[in-house]
Amino acid sequence: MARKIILDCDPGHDDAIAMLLAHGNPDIDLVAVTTVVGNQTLEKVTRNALSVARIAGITGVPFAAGCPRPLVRTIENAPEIHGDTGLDGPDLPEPNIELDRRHAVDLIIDTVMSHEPGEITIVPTAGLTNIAMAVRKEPRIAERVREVVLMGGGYHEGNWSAVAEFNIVIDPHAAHIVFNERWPVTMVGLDLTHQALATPEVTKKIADVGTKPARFVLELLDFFRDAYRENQGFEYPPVHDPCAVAYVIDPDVMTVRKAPVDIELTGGLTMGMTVTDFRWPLPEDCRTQVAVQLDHERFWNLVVDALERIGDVRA
Ligand SMILES: [Ca+2]
Repeated sequence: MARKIILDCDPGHDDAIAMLLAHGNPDIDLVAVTTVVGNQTLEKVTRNALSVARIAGITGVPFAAGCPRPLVRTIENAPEIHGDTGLDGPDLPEPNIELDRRHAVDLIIDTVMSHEPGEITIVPTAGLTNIAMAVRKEPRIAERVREVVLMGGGYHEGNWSAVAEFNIVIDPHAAHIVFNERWPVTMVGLDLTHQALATPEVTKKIADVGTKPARFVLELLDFFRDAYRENQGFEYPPVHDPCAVAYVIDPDVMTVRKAPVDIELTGGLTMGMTVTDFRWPLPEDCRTQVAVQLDHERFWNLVVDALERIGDVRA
């Protein structure tokens, strides 16, 4: 049976590709999309999500806007990586679906509580503000959610500081809540996503799909490549967010390792670090695991396959 997921995102170039992968893969049932401040303002990333829905032909899925700022910290966006719109590069169409009237936090709670325990997986690819707020407002979701598979953090790598990753450090207090809840958490962090490079072989395969959504992905990757070359010294861009969706589709797309993970909230240099404890022995009650090694070809084949299945979408 297809896995039901809530995608909580801040599109964002790689979020857009995560949406396309979730929509196009037959083993995923995308039951809700929620947005949160992150790569750009809430207003911008929400509009981007709706525009991507039109490009992908996503209909009948509720989209809701969530928190406009982190719990404690002030807003920090990433225009260096995602541009002024949050999705610079392609021309975005006017959205043709309406936002759900509910706040994203309430849509998350309603969705989890209206399904059987163990049915819903939450896939956050942004700051964790909405997820933290949801589990504080309705603590019962912690036992009903099957698992949280998130893009964020890194046990040996940072990108927004020497040791912290953007999604975690923009709202470390929310991350602290999410990592310390009773649900299982898989951290698909930079150690893994820095292997998900959009190499020329990858872009060739996507170009060969030849559809409008595939061309949209190529335009996203063009902008993303230049942004990562100029700002982080990557030859080819790491495409983070779809890795979390890919793990839900096919756990064999990466290796994972169980280890306790907690979030640094007080360090002067290490705020937002996902401190991962690989010491022996592993605690029996450990509910967290970290992604280690990506099967690059298997991962990108999932993305290409999703684009082929989506086909050409009538705008
Ligand atoms: Ca994101």
